[in-house]
Amino acid sequence: MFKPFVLGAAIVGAFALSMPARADLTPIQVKGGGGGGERCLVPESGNCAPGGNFGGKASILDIISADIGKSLTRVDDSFDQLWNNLVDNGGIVRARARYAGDNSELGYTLTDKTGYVKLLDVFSTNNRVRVDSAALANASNKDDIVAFPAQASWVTIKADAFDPYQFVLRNKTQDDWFSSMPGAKTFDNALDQMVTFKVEGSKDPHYIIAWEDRVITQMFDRSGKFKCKGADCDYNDYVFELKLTQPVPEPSTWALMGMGLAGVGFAMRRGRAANARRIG
Ligand SMILES: [Ca+2]
Ligand SMILES: [Ca+2]
Ligand SMILES: [Ca+2]
Repeated sequence: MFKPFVLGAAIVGAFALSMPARADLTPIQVKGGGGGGERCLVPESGNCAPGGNFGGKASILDIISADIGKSLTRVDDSFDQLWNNLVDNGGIVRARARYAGDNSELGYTLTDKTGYVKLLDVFSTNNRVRVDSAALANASNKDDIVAFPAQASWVTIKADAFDPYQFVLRNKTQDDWFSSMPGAKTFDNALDQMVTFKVEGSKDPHYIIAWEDRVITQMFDRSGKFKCKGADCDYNDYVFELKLTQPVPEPSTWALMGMGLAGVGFAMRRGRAANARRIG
């Protein structure tokens, strides 16, 4: 079953010296879009949010968790902004769920190169959770749960080893572009439009990632209370699955920190060498 927020708390605890003490968990409107007319991403009190069409029924993450046969835990949003892998072309993605009206596509952009690489178009049919399990797809009273269509196969992320990239959601209807890195230049929002969940117990790193596809203009009111404006913050507009083929990459803040420190060391060595030459 879905277990909220456990991993995030562990990560923050381990990095208390270098990271903010507060867990950075972008809030999710659990009622879902359309005043409850859409299946919610995360459960509330064990069920999809009450008061909507799916009140009392499983959330999207509950369904995906059952389909995979593994539990999911929330990833702290400090750690899902940049990604990489330890081998070339080591990441694959496929679409998992879609509860939105706008046309959109998923892609990525390498941070040290220009350009945007499209990975997945949205499914032609909206309002669906895709599963591999025939039992889930055929379950009664779950007519928005369908088997994966043939075109929903895995797609490779073409990135060299250690080459960090941002995920990008492009809302083609609204002409909006969102990055996994909030506030990234050339993208449309400073607020966090993407949330991440880790699949526990998988041999290789394995994640479920979910987007809000409309521009969020405000996430909190002045008192700090969650108050989503400009969008509905349901984060069920586009949900995809990511598998990496190496056992290391958490969302790659770690690798970047290591590269940054290595870079500083290299610069210091160069500086010392230059000084030595001048002195010599
Ligand atoms: Ca995020
Ligand atoms: Ca939405
Ligand atoms: Ca939605």
